[in-house]
This record gives sequence, C-alpha cells and structure tokens, in this order.
Amino acid sequence: MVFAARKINAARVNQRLAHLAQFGRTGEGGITRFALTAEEKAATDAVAAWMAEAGLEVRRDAAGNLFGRLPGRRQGPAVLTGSHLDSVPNGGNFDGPLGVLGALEAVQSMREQGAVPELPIEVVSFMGEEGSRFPWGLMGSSFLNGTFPCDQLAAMKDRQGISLEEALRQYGARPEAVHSAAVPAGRYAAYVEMHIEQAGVLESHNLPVGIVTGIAGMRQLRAVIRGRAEHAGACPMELRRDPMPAAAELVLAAERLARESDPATRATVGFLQASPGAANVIPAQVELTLDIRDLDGARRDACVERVRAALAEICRRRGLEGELVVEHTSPPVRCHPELISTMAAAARSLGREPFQLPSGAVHDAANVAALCPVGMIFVRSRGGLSHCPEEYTSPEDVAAGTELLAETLWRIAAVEWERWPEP
Ligand code: HGY
Ligand code: MN
Ligand code: MN
Repeated sequence: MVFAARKINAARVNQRLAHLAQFGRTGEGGITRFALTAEEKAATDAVAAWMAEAGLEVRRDAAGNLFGRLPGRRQGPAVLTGSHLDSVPNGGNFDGPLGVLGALEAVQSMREQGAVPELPIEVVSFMGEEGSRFPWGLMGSSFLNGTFPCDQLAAMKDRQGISLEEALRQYGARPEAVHSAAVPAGRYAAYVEMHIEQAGVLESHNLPVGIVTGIAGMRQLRAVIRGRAEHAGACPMELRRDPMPAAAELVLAAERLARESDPATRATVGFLQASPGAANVIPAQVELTLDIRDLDGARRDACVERVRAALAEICRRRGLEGELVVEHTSPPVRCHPELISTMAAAARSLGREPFQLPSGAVHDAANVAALCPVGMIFVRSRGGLSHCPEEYTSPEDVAAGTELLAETLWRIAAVEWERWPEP
C-alpha cells in the first residue's frame, strides 16, 4: 500500500494545535507551560490520548518523555520523530507543538490509509526542552541520550526552590529510575523534527518550508558580580562597590563581542537579578544569564572566553568579585547529508523547493544526534517572530510542513538505513 502524504488531515493537526493553546494560556495572549508543571502534564496527556485514538502503542519513560509507536512491517530500529510541548514564559503556541502534532498526524494518516512503513515510526514529545524552569535546556532528550547528570536531581532547583527530583515525582515521572530513560546508539535509525523556523529567512524567500543544514551550538552561563550592599542615599558615589553598573558594562561587552565575532555568533542576556533588590539599597550582588551560540563551536567558545576576560577586567577595575559558571552546553550539530537529500527528494515530489538553511535556535535534535543521524524541517514563522505571543504559522504552512514530514518519514522508514558514517 503506497502512502499519500498529500492526504494528511490538515484540519485535524491545526485543530489540535489550537486545542493545546489552552494549557498555560497567559493573560497577555501567550503561553507559559514550564517543564514538569500541571500545564505541561495537561498538554502531554492530551497528546497521549490522541496517540491512543490513532492506535499507536503509547508509553512514557521515567523522565516524563511521551512516546507513541506505529509498528512497521518488520522489526528494526524505529524512525523517531517529534519535538516538545513546554514553552518559554509567555511564549507562542507553535514552538514545539508543531513538531509533536505534525509527527502524530503523519503516522495517524499512514495508519488510516492502511500504509504500513517498513520500519516502525515512533512519535516523541520530549519533556522540558526550553530550560525555562530548571537551568538545563533540552532536558528530556538529555535523559534519552544519557547525558543528563542524574546525580543532580536533588541539587538542581527551580526559582521557587523545588528540586528537579521533587518536580519529577509531582509530575508522575519516576526520579528513582531516570537512568532507565537512556537508550543506546542504534536504538533509532534516524530522527526527524519539524519546527517553526523562529526567524524570517523562509518568509524573506516567500517559502512555506525549508530543510535544516545544521543546528547552532549553545553555551548557557550564569554570571555573578559581588559588591557591597549600602544605603542608596548615604553612600557617596566614589565610595561605592556597586555591582549593577559592572553588570551593565558586561551586558554591553557581550553584545559588542558577539557583533565583532561573526553574523552567526549570538549573545543574549535574558535574565538579570539584583539582591537584595530594593530601590534604596545598593545591590550586594547582581546575577545574570548569558546565552552564547554559534554554528561553529570554536567561534562560540572564543566568544565565551572574551566575555569571561571582560568580566575579569570590569571586576578588577571596579574592585568587585565576579564569577562566570557554565550551566548548560549543547554542541553544534550538522544534519546528516543522507537525510537532507531524502528530504529534498521528498520536497520535490510534493512540488516544494528544497531550500536549505541553518538553525540559530537549538532543538532536541541536537541531543538525539548523539544516538543517530538527525534531520529537521522548518516551517515559516510570520514576521520571523518566536518565543513571544505573536509567534504564528498559517494553517496552510502547517499543512505543507506536515506533508513534507510525512513523506520524509515514509521514505526513511522504507530504506535499509545502516548506521551511517559520521557526517
Ligand atoms: O533556546 C532555544 O533555542 C530553544 O528554543 N530551546
Ligand atoms: Mn523548540
Ligand atoms: Mn524554544
């Protein structure tokens, strides 16, 4: 039975996207759905019910990742596909859910058409991709590829002081067994993730979909600058040891150093906190996050070292103490050439241009690349916006992406994919 990717049910995937938007809706039109919260649980439970409706074999691993499996004609390494359902604070409704629901639609359409893929295809919803609650992004896929430091479950806490271990338990996951979530290389033949582009390249080329060539590497750091708390009115300017202007210098230095590096180098300060945090108190310390990325790992690391040197110079000159701690690293990843060419052939068969582009955003695919070859499909973002309530992909583009994903999965599952040489 041949599979017709054009016959995916576009209305269903768009309705499901709209349905998920209710879980974590904020008063400002966005979505806040953090890792291991009731909101992520509600969205994941909805997807689990849809997987069961579609006749998939549904399971959850000890880390809270959800899987739905469509059996193949023969046993063998499954083709994995999916994304995540958690969000950034007041984020959009497409970053993550588009990849999970597109993957579910692809395999549900195969089943409804009576088309059985050669290899099994497994849909995954990874827990906690964004790193918005705990200081570790790509968390669910870190458990899958065995790189999460499982001895940190009790020590790693969110900003309310809840440990990851407690959050896993409250979520209904099994912190005592999280090691079992790790799978060996070879368990999967390949991984394909569909994702909203989160930038404006496809829109600028007036294209609905694109094929990703590689994923930027990311280093997330926490800078702490310590001075001396004093009275905001009584303490003369020349006697202060104030970490706030030092933090301001560091923010500007990070921006300048990234601009001086390369257009693919990106540096962002997304969080800054003074303590004790009162208008009439010179802060004792200022803490801020630094997110530094690049498609080239060495260039990214060189930028990190220049920021580290800038912090040391600022603190020395101002008589302050400073430290810069790496909290999470995600390696730059190249998508596998075999998958890129398969996607290009699938695109052409659907009358789509096989446009290729890199990803400045990181994705669970970067982790799964440690287990098998990975590929990604991007779908156009209106205005290139993402990580905000304005994030949007049209129903027509959702359909175009889902068709391409479905055709790609069908082709990958139908070929004898050996363990490919590293790209
Ligand atoms: O940060 C990222 O690039 C992704 O959205 N977690
Ligand atoms: Mn994402
Ligand atoms: Mn994101």
